Amino acid sequence: MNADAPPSTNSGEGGGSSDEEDAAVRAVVPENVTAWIGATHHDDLGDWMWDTNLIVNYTNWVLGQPDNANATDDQEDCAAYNNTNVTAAYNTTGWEDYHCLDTRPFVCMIIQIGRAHV
Ligand SMILES: [Ca+2]
Repeated sequence: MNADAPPSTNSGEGGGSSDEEDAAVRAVVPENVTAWIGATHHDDLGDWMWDTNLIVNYTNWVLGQPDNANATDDQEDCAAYNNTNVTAAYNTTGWEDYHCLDTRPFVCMIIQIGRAHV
């Protein structure tokens, strides 16, 4: 684990790799909570990777994300699931990039004999 990495998930794919898995993640992240999902941005690779070093192929970014909002220090390199609905018109439920040193709960996926459980 590098200094930029958030607390690790078990499988490294806490955010899910399909609509079905992503819905399962949403189901375990309490309302108004944002939780790490185990994906980090790698500038050298120009891509998002799971903790297992697999490239993130499925995404559920909130509109406008990832935005690396702290671009001055280039630190929004960790993905989290934001289960917050600010207004009906601006649904923020989904993935956002945040500063990797933020303290947040995290989603952990457990693989059980060929089946994935969040
Ligand atoms: Ca962001």
